[in-house]
Amino acid sequence: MSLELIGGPASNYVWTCRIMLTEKRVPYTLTSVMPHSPAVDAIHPFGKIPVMRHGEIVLAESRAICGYIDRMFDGPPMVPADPIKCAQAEQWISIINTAIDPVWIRQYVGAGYIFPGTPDKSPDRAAIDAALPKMEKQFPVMNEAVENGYFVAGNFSLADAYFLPMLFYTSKFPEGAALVSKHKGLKAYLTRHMERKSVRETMPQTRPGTAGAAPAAPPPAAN
Ligand SMILES: N[C@@H](CCC(=O)N[C@@H](CS)C(=O)NCC(=O)O)C(=O)O
Repeated sequence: MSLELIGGPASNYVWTCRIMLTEKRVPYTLTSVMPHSPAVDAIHPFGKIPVMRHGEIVLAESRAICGYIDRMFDGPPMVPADPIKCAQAEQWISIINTAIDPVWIRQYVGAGYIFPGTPDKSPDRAAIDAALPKMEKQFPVMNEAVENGYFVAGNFSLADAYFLPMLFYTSKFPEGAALVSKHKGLKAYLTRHMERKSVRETMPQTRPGTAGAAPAAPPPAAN
């Protein structure tokens, strides 16, 4: 019974799930479709990607999908079993999803550069300039988090699988690149983990905002 992950690989949340699947060495197929496609709308009440099918089980929301994969399959735990360490990892996963994604990805990368509201589709300076003061406050927090190893589950956790795609995309645009360069902990963290097998093998080959061709599921990772 093979697991089907549904959603375009350029989505940072699809990427997180693919890192998770690769770390756990779970074979899967990727059905590359945009949000609000029929296959997605059939599962997610608001048409967001990723969604997942595994036999009779259908799930929406990356955190639910990653929790299912972590508990259902063998392989290294991506969230610790220890209650305190688990709570600490969840705290960072929540911060990343509720504070970092809305500003760095939705506002700065998304509204600023990938889906600008400008008539000629040039970068939306208003969206970028509105995001930057918030990012300037958030970068030192995340720099300290990675420098002090706050993401806790061994040396690579679900928190990293969430944060890396966000940091990677942010670093691809000028102000984000400048912020990464200024924060040595984040710069070293990005360089180190982009070399990780599960991250490198699942790196999107398509631009955000496109579904792209469905890449073959990678072979099991051995780190
Ligand atoms: N909370 C959701 C967020 C997923 C999400 O925002 N996905 C984006 C693509 S990266 C999406 O589907 N956007 C379309 C929309 O919001 O309508 C999760 O963790 O899965």
